[in-house]
Amino acid sequence: MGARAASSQGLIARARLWEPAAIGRLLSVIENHPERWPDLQRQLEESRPAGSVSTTSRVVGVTGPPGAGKSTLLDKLLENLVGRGMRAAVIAVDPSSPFSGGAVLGDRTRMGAAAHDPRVFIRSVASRGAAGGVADSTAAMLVLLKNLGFPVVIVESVGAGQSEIAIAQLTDFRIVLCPPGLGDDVQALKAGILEIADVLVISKGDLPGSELTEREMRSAVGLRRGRKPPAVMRVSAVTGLGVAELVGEIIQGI
Ligand SMILES: Nc1nc2c(ncn2[C@@H]2O[C@H](COP(=O)(O)OP(=O)(O)OP(=O)(O)O)[C@@H](O)[C@H]2O)c(=O)[nH]1
Ligand SMILES: [Mg+2]
Repeated sequence: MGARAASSQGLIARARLWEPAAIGRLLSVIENHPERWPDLQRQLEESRPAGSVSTTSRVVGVTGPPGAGKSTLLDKLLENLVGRGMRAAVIAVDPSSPFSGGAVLGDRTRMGAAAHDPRVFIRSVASRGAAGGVADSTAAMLVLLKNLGFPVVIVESVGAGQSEIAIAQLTDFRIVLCPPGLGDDVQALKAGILEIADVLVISKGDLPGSELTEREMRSAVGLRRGRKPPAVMRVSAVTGLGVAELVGEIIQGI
């Protein structure tokens, strides 16, 4: 066995013990050396302890326009999940920051207590350039985190453009946030990302105008053709309205 294979086996063993530094290093290998992923994936499969990995882990996409309240809501979802005794891993795809420092710290600093709970693993990924590249490395990261046995793996991404639709396609369950007061941007939301939603969350449900947005979206989703319309839920990260119900939807069947 080469030195590199031995070192990744060591990392995998430590990652299976939920050691954050080891998980982080494996994710860095995927991000910076995508050519090593096939080997890494094979090692993961070979070292998978029998019966220990949940076969029903769920990959959840949280998406919506910039500032919709994704990170704040995610913190509440994580708090609720760990309160139920569940581990969770988060990949936050941050397209806005060209500085890796911003991407690494940006989302976590906006999250509260749950981001520091030892049962929660969070990694930010700067999407920088190529859309396909982000989707490819994100796909590999999700496979890794599922394989490590996280029952819930969440991807936060901004719902604008092709890379987000590509990321959405990697998920089992998709939550699209729509904050009140989007105005004409609602049209764009309806035309694009809304098509993929399993649950449409009217975020910032404590704000005036959110009930109107909820009514508008309820009538809009009924028009979606081909698939069952998404559930519409008004949720507030501030008051906690709807948070437990949303988590109930996420973990249904796990
Ligand atoms: N009133 C109210 N404000 C909220 C709520 N959730 C988030 N906010 C505020 O909305 C702003 C944006 O929240 P974020 O959670 O950073 O939104 P985001 O969608 O992650 O933003 P980006 O990652 O930059 O796209 C912050 O100022 C939050 O405090 C909520 O439930 N109610
Ligand atoms: Mg965010």
